[in-house]
Amino acid sequence: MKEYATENIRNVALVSHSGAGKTSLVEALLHHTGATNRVGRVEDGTTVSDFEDEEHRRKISLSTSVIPCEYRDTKINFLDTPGFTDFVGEVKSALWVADAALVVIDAVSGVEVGTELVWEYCEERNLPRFVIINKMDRDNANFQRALEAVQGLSNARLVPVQLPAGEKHEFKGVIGLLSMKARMGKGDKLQEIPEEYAQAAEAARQALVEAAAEGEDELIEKYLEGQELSQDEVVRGFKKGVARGNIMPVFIVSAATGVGIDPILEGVIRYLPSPDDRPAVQAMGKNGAEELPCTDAGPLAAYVWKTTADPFVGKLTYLNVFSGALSSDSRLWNQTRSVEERFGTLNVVRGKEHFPVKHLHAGDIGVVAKLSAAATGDTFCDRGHPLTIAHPKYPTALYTVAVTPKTQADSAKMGPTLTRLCEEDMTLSWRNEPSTRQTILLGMGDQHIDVAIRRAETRFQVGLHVELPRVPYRESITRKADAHYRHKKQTGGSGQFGEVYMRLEPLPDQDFEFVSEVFGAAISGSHLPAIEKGIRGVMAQGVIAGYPVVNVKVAVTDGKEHPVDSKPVAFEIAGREAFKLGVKDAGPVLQEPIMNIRVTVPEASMGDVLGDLNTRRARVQGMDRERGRSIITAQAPLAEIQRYTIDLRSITGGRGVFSMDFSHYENVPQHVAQSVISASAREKSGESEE
Ligand SMILES: Nc1nc2c(ncn2[C@@H]2O[C@H](COP(=O)(O)OP(=O)(O)O)[C@@H](O)[C@H]2O)c(=O)[nH]1
Ligand SMILES: [Mg+2]
Repeated sequence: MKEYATENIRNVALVSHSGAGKTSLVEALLHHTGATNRVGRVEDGTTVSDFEDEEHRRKISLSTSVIPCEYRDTKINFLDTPGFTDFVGEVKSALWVADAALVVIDAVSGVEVGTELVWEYCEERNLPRFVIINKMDRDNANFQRALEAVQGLSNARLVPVQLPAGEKHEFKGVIGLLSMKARMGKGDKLQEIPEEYAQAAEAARQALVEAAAEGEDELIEKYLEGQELSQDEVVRGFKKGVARGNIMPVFIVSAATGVGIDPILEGVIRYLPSPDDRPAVQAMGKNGAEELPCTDAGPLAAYVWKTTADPFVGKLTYLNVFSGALSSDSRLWNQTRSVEERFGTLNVVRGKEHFPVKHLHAGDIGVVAKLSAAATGDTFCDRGHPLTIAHPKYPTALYTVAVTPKTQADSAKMGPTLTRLCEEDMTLSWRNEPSTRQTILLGMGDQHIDVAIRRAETRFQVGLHVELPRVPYRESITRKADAHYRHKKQTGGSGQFGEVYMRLEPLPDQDFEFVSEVFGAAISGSHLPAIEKGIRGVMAQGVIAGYPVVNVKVAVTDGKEHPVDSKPVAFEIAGREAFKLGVKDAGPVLQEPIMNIRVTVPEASMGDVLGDLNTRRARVQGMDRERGRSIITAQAPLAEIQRYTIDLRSITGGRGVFSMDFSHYENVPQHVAQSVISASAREKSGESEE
């Protein structure tokens, strides 16, 4: 594949609800532009875009692939994103480097939750976009209904640039309203509009011309004065409207039959911006924000939007050159990690195929193999002109598992492997949870986690078990209590003696405070650290159920010491035991994490979702209606919603989405606390029997 200059590049993300036909559409586009000589099928695992084994196995896209189509001296880098909501991180990343988007709609199902989600992401980025109504060949395909549903998403004006010539199995061509010509069948040949569509086409063109006129002051004046706009003027106004996001052209296609493919390519080239034609991207420089000119002559800023670890090629780093140009065999400064990295051969890719290039020009997307430090979100630049490009804000994790190694050998490799997987994917993270002593892997859903675990196995040969994580409960107290313990061991050998009086108090805003109120010289100050150490030991271990103790103030009020036998260990034990007694006496409680959730579901599912939330100890805080969907905001204990992504899917038939973040800790109701405490006791006795 040859090198393309900035103005001959388009970076266009395909986004939609899962299954609307993005991958199939890309396949048709490749075939139409002569890049392939047969059209692959998702079902057969033969598409260029879904090339991973895991994608073949599941028959859905799991990650974004870069699929350039070369057409009329332009290279369109299509970014085929996954639609399944577990993989929204991939969509976010792709939209970060795309200059425009194609929102694909299934002509039968219309707008679905996934459509709304990606639409919102496009809005956040203010991306110019086309609406592509696909599957026009299907039974029950309905262009008008789908169009109306999409119009409900947006204040922008959706302007059909085509009318379908036939629907369902009769869908045999498209009538172009800009060209006022028809394209029948798969070909790109223009012909006169068949008589039967002429009138409808005239009427529909009026809407298009009006929208185009609004793209430019001069044109709207002319239009309102009743003058006819020339074809050039219509095109000019239309292009401006699209670039500003006021007009969203609507195309009609069947990826399966290949009808309507050519106009999409034409449209992208004509109406969607090249990288130097979109609003300048900002980067952080030495002296604040800088606008990046998207030209080869600009300061170098190449952003890592994706990394993969491939068992054969090693690590692959996907870059978008926001400014400047990259050359093969060079050294570049990774500003994010403060290291210089050696770039070998630059490549452009088409799915898994690599094509070496000497240069990547401003605005292009390419891949380098075997960079050692680079991770997703990093910026490369000239060391003398440091620049950092921000990464997108990714949604917070919705699904968490505890992972354990399958074997001893897996155990050593577990941490590094999880780190590498998380480096690839900003919506995946891991940590050790001290309160439950588990290794926790967090992601967007069960499928997302499942894919990560399989990758650990197939790419890194590390076997991992997953289980539902324990809830990170905490223990605390609800009232003041006094406690006292005397530790005495003075028979035979060297003796131990320490005696401590203390007062415990709830301390709402702080984890722990330790003070001495010892009067006179009852115990010397040098014993206080030992007492504190004893207490801290218990705080980490827990008293009633094995969870960390928090929000406690301890005041040592009195004590007694022995001139010889009062060693640190004696006071450590006395402090520990006194504290345990104190906690038991101070109205101990379990606290649990409470999460804020926001659930978006079709109105029809509202009752079921609310009923289900009731059984989860959730407190509904608000109900809203937005574009025909119900939005429920609520607070719910983490313990009850650890598997909510799976449950919500089954309650709504996959038509519900939610987001979640941590709110606060709250006391666990008595009956629930009891079962947590007995579970922990059972476990303890189990452990001691072993
Ligand atoms: N009838 C029909 N089926 C299609 C069309 N486009 C895609 N499909 C089918 O819809 C399913 C999902 O397509 P896919 O390309 O994987 O959707 P994606 O999730 O958006 O990438 C597959 O079974 C495709 O064969 C179309 O235009 N017509
Ligand atoms: Mg796909």
